[in-house]
Amino acid sequence: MSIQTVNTKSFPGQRPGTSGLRKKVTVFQQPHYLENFVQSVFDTLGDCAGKTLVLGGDGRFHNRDAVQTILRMAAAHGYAKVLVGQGGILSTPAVSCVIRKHGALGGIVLSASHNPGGPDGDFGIKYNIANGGPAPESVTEAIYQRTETITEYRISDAAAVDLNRIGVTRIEQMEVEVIDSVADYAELMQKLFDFEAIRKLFGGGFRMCFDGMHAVSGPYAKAILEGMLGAPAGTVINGVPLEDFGGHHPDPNPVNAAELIAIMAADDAPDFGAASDGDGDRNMIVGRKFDVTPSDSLAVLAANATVAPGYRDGLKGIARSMPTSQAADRVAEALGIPAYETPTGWKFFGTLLDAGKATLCGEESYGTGSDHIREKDGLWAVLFWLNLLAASGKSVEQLVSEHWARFGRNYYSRHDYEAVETNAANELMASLRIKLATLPGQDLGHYVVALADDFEYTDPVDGSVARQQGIRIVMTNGSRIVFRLSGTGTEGATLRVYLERYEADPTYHHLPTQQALAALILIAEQVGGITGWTGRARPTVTT
Ligand code: VG1
Ligand code: CO
Repeated sequence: MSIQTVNTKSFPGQRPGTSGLRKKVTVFQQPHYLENFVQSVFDTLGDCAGKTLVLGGDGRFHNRDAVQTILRMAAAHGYAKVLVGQGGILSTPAVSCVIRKHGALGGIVLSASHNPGGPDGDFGIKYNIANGGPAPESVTEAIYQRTETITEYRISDAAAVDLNRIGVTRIEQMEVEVIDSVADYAELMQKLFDFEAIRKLFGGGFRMCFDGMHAVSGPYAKAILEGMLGAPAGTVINGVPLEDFGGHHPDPNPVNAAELIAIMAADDAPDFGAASDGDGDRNMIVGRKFDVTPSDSLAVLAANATVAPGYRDGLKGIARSMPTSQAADRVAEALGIPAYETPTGWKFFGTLLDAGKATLCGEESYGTGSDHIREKDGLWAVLFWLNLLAASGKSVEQLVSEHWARFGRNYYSRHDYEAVETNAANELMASLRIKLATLPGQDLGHYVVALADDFEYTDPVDGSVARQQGIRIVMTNGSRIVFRLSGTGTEGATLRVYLERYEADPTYHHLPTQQALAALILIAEQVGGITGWTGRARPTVTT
C-alpha cells in the first residue's frame, strides 16, 4: 500500500448547484473527474488528521466505484476514520444523522436524488458539514474555485474494501468502518415518534402502501415500517434499491409515482400511501383517493406537531423556501411563532435550525424536515403522518379538509418545462427581469400586481446574501406566480413556474387545482411569454 500523487487538469463546470454537483454518469466516468472534485473538497477543508468522514450514497449506478475511490483518497488525505454505509448505501437523511451522532467533521453523499440513474442517467456528489447539513454557498463556492486550479490529487493504491461486511478494516493509517445503513437512523426516529401508538394502529388493521421507487429508502422503510412497527409484509413496494431505479424516475410526485397513485385510487385502497425519492430525503403523502401537496403537508404537520413526542414542547418557528405555498405561514401566525422564507435548497435552512429559530422546514418539491437532522427527511415525514393518523383517528382527507376549513386553502401547482434550450430559458428570465419595475400596479384581469422582484435573501443568522433566487409576481390578494430555473438538471435548462392562490371560503375548497389556478396560469403565459421562448405549448410535468 502506498500513496500516489497523480497529475490532473481542471474540468470546466464543476460548480455545485441547488444540491451538489450533478452530471451524467458518463461525465463522472471520465478519468480524474470525480477525483478532481473530491480533492477540491479535501483541499478546501484543509488538514483532516484525527477527523471522521461519513460516506454513502443512494445505490445508483457508479455508487460502488465512487465509494472505493473516495475511500482511497480520504486515506491519502489523512482522515483518521471513515464511516461508510453497508454496500455503500446511506440515505441523505441517514448521512446527516450519522454525522451528528458520531461527531464527524462532515460527510459525502453520492446521489443525484430525484434524477434518473443507470449508465445513461445521472450521478451526483455533495459535501455535508459538521452540523450534518449541506455545505453553505461559501463552502461550495470555495470548492468550485479549487476545481478551477487543481493540478494534482493524492490517492492510495490499496485494494478495494469489502463493503458488504459490517466491521472495521484499514486503508493506510485510516480506519474504514462499514456500518449498518439503517440502525442509527431508526434509533433517532424512535425518539421522535410514538412507535407504540403507530404499532397499535397497524395492529388494528390500518393499511398502508409505501413506494420505495427502487431507491434508497426501501431498506429503511422495510426495517422501520414492517420490522419495528408491525406493518404487514408487502406494505413496502419497490423496496429493493436498483442501480437504475428499475428504469423509473425516482421522483415521488403523482406523475412519477403513478403505480402508488393507482393503488391509492382503487376502491379497496389502503388508508395511507407514501413514496420517497432516489436518496430518501423527499416524501409524497397520499390519502385514499386524495393527494396531499407538500406545502399542505408541511402546514398540517406544523399545526399538529405536538402529537409527536419529539415536538411535544411546540415549535420555535417554521421555515419554507420562497416558492413553497404560504399555507405554513398561516399556521405560524396562529401559533404565534416566526415564519421564515428562504431560497430554494435545503442548505439555506441550516443556519436557522442551528440557531434554534426554526423547528420545521419544508419545500414545495416534496421535501419536509426538522431540527432532528440538517437534511430533509422522507421517512421522517411519513412517520410524522402515521403518528398524527394514530393520535387523531382521522383519515388523511379529513385532516387536510379540516385544516383548510380552519386556515383557508392555498391552491398550489408547479409547472416544469424540462430540457429547454439554455439560452432561451435565460432570455425568458432576463426579459422578465426587465419588466419587474413596470409590473406593480398593473391590472392583469382578475389580479392586480402588488410586488414584482427577483428574490434576494439575507440570512438572518450569518448575514450572507443570495441573489437572483427566482422572480416572484405577488398580487394584491396574496396570490403569486414565481419563475425560476432549476439548479439540479443535467440537460439544457428546466424552467419552473410556481402558481399559488389563496381561498378562504370552504365552499370553494374542493375545485380541481388546475381549474382553480386557470386565471393565474394564463397570466404566467402572458407575462412570461413561456410558449414563445421555450417553443412548448404546455409543461412537461405538472405537480
Ligand atoms: C430541486 C427542488 C428543490 C430541492 C432540490 C434538491 O431543485 O426544486 O426544492 O431542494 O431539487 O432536492 P431545483 O434547483 O431543480 O429546482 V433533491 O431531493 O433532488 O436533493
Ligand atoms: Co432527494
